Amino acid sequence: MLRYLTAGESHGRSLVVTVEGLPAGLEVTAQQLGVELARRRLGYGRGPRMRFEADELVLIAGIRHGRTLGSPVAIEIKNSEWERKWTQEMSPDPGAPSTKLTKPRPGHADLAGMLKYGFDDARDVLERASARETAARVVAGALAKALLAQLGIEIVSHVVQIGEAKAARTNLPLPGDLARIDASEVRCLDPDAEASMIAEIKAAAKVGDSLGGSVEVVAHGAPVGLGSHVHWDRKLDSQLAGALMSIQAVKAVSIGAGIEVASRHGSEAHDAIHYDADRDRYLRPTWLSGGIEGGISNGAPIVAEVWMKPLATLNRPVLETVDTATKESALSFKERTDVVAVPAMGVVAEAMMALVLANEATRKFGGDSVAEFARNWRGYVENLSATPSAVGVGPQAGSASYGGGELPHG
Ligand code: EPS
Repeated sequence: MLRYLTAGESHGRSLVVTVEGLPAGLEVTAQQLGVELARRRLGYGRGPRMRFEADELVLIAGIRHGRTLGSPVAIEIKNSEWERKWTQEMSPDPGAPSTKLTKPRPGHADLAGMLKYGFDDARDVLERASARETAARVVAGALAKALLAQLGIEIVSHVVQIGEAKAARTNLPLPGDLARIDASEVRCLDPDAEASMIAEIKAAAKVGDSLGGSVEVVAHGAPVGLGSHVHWDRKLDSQLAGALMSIQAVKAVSIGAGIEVASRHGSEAHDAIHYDADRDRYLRPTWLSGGIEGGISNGAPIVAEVWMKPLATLNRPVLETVDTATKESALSFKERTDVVAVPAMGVVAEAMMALVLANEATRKFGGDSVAEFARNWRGYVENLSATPSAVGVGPQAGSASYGGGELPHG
């Protein structure tokens, strides 16, 4: 089992993540983790902070000479502005802030959190509710990705929608597309949609507004057999939905054809089972199920879509609220913010999918060292293909298309 915990406030000294359950011998470098953090800072429409945030990493524990030890891994991600701006306001020492935020933002955790925890300053809530915390998840996810790479599993995300602008989708993105996706200012594979998305972001920014949207996240190469049908909390789709839904500002998650499949006839809603005698394996030509049936991966690509609401912090606040100090009507307070964070959310969604799959992979294949983990996986996969059964190793398993439009998206 792979467990992780993050700690840290958005403007505190740093974020910390502890990951437990990684086998020994996994190659990890700060540089490799830094690449993932840099991907999360990408995206047209991010706020000013992303231009100066350095995401400086300190590998504190569990890694020696570039390899995991099998002990808990602890990593610190420093916040660039701490020394310069926040040591007083966010001091852990006894004292009081210079100002209290008392005009909670609708759509944020501010008011519910103040009432729940008995705070009179929304900052006591928002600092932890902030999506800054996703930097720590991305670091944990990068470790999970490194582990999954041992099994040939690779994860890719791309932006499908920002505001009203939607990408045309004909093919599932492949790991080889990632460089092209990241080179797009909105992490979108469709150049026409990219232009419309940027135009929408510019228009929203001009009036101080914000935008939401969606990303698709796909895991290629997952073997059949991750997750289980035997309990609600062991189902791979339930774990994925929970993990993806937990990303700040996400309001909906679908697996495979998701809600679209509900309006189809049963005769057109399921992935056929074929047998490829040459390769001695079962094939699934489509992934309406998102590569998961009965809570178990079926060897097809694992596909989820994740929708984010428009950020509730606006550069020109117009949302009605109440000043909790006076009970008078007010407009929510102004904070520095992003116009849109959907491109970055895709990178976070990759991390969350990686953490769920890595957790299930360690549960299934075990092993104290990476060599033992990979050996156990190989034994399982080889045995499956002799059965014969679907192996689904590598992006070549199944075809990289939606199967003749069998997975339409509106
Ligand atoms: C965020 C508000 C902004 C974003 C932040 C998330 O921070 P600030 O108010 O300091 O400018 O930049 O995102 C990050 C810092 C990050 O690393 O993604 C919020 O309110 O959630």
